[in-house]
Amino acid sequence: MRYDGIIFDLDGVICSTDEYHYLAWKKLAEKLDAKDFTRKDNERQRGVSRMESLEVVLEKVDKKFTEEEKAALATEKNGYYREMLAKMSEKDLTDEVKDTLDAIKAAGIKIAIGSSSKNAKFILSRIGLADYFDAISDGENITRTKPDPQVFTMAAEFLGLPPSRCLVVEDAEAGIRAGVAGGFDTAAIGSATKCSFANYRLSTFSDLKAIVL
Ligand code: B16
Ligand code: MG
Repeated sequence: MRYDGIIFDLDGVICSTDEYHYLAWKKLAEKLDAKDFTRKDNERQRGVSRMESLEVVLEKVDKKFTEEEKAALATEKNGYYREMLAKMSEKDLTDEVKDTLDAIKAAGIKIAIGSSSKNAKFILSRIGLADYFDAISDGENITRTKPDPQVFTMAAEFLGLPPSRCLVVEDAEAGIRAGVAGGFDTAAIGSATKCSFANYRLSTFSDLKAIVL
């Protein structure tokens, strides 16, 4: 087998919660009268922490905020985001993603989540994958977010595998950078496909089968 383990980012890879992040930040930006918060701005929020994502919005607001106020704004955005997550169900997991994951698992390859999100386990439970992965490394067990490799090195440790035997699948440039920094091979999907330094580019999730099976 080319890889013994695959580590999947969550938002924008397993499910389309990246869109909900965008909509929740947009709602906060509008409340703060931010100047023209766009999808291009949102690209810089992919994979990085909640507080770093907030700074992308605050760059567009003509006001200074204390650390306490910033924490309250991040909590407010998370509230909008959680409202959207609460409406998710197994229907938000596509057949293509589920069938591909099933085929990888059936081949005896270990699978893990490597997500910066503190909402990862909630999302997995909404889409019916609460107990599906062999390991979950997420915003709850890390001290540094992507592009730092910590979330992936911990996922590999949880799987009992060295990074050299694992492939990281990511939709964010910060995530591809994190994978490379950790000594992993990387597969880019969605907006990360513009990264020239990813080992593979996926046009669609099921392309993974030709790479790893
Ligand atoms: P939360 P991923 C990342 O998830 C998102 O891409 C990023 O936009 C977000 O700021 C980060 O999680 C933290 O998420 O606010 O839910 O804790 O792509 O690494 O799965
Ligand atoms: Mg992502």
